Amino acid sequence: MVSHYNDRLSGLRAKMSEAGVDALYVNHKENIRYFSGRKGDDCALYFTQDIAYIITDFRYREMAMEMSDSFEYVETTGEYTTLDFLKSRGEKVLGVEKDYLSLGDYLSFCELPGKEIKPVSGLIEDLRMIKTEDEIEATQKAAAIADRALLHMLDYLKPGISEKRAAAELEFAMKCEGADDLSFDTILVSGAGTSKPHGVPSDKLIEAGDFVTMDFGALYDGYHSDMTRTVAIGSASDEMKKIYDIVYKAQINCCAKLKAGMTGIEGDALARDIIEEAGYGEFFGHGTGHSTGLEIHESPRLSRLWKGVLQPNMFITIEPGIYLPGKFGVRIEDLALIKADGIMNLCTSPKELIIL
Ligand SMILES: [Mn+2]
Repeated sequence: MVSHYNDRLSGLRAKMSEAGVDALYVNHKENIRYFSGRKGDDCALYFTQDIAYIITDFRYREMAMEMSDSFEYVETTGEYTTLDFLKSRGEKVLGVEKDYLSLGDYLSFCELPGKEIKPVSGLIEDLRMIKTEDEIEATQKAAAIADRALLHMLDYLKPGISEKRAAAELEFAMKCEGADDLSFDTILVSGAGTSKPHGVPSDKLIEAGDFVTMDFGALYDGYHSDMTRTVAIGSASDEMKKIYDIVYKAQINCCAKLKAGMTGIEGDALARDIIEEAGYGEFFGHGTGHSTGLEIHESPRLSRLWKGVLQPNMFITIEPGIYLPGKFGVRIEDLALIKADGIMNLCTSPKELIIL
């Protein structure tokens, strides 16, 4: 059984009542994983106030049977489909995941006689925002792997290496340090390429006088880390130093003052105000942070749009940046755990400007 399964289940059932659904059909992989501990391929979950089912096929029968303390098993075949199972159930209002159910499935669910199909959003995602000890521990391990890989890169980076080669080195280092996989496609860009917040590593060779931005993370036991460092190669111009310093001050101000009880808007402002006051607000076009967990981007967020309140044991990234098109960009990102009176920073890598 997944740790905290019963807490998660009772939390979900309360959310289902609030949302006015008698049953909830879950097909989003990470939401399935949250309750099953398994990857969630080719299966679905069906929750009511009394019972929980896992719906899958013969290939996963044994795996599903091992979860018999958490789920009743429903096996679909060529003759007995998910629709047949849903038809057999008495629940009238069936919640479906608005953000994840395919339009095709939605349309066929709507044909089920005597049922009201109700698209809902965020029921499980809301529960996932607050992390339990085991989730925190897995994320700490993922973040530590990324920190060690960064140290390796500080030795490795030099002029003449292509962005693709350097990205491969960073990914290899994370695997060697114990990552199950990458958190997401590594961003490793240099020179003018750093002005694109989500640039893709290219054949460009890293040159003296370049900034190199590395945005990367490790996956450990299902949990994602995320960090970014921008370093200079050989030297940095006065303008590069100036921009770096503004982003650095914005980042450390947010790290120093962020705590539970703030809204996402207030947290965002801790970094954004400094960048705006320096006159570069228009070059910081993304939110200051997001949470991580079973997915790389989760709520809560630090942004001008996220009105929710930060609570203890939520993760949040703190990643302000300034991007000057055609010139260069700087982003510094840590991953932190929200505490009642501050944050616990999971990233220990240095943040002051490093000139390699
Ligand atoms: Mn991030």
